[in-house]
Amino acid sequence: MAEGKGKSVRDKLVAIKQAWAESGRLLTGKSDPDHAHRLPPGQRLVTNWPVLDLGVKPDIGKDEWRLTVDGAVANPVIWDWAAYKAQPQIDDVSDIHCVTQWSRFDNRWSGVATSQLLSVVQPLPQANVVVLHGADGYTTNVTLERFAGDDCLIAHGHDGVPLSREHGGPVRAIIPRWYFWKSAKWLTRIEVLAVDKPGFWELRGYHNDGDPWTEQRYN
Ligand SMILES: Nc1nc2c(c(=O)[nH]1)N[C@H]1C(S)=C(S)[C@@H](COP(=O)(O)O)O[C@H]1N2
Ligand SMILES: [Mo]
Repeated sequence: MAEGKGKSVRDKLVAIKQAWAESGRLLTGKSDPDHAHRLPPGQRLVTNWPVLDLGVKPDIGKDEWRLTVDGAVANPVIWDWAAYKAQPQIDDVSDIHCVTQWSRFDNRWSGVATSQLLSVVQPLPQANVVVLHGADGYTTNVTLERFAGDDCLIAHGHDGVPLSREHGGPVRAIIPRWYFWKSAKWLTRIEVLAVDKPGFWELRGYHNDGDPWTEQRYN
């Protein structure tokens, strides 16, 4: 029954956001390619932290959580919590920009730098893109170069506390320079690929890149 309710919520949410993409809603026509303003065009600043997902919030204990990194890599890994926490840990402060027009400044993320993870798995020469998989079935694609950005993390903490379940705990991706739909919650698999593969929203009218400063909301 809970599943049935989750499903209908999900279908409604998906239908609404897909209709936005089709009608180009929320586009202001402004562009700030040089980042003259910290707040991208069409965004408004919030101080709370909205929750957005497909209506299903997987409940994953740290003891059962695994992160698989596979595909076009020399050393595929499956990390359990201890293996993930044994990696060098960093903190990084960045801003969130959600395509539904809210932005949240100065989020302190704690976790493993994506560059660290990539140095472990060693992408093969043909590797070009990563697909991030959430335990709710969500996927999103991002170029390997963007994923390797020095502000990108596989995060377990936010502002000094463990990432809550609703925000993607125990572990989510953080890719802050792109709209927040690229930052997969409940991260369980990173698939490294030679050929691009559009994710959940990218298949439903959302832009393949998602640069907030040039309003790449829809394709
Ligand atoms: N696994 C998963 N990750 C996801 C999503 C989702 O539905 N499932 N939604 C994306 C979208 S559209 C946004 S805006 C952000 C929201 O993150 P938040 O709920 O922590 O604000 O998560 C992104 N990551
Ligand atoms: Mo979103």
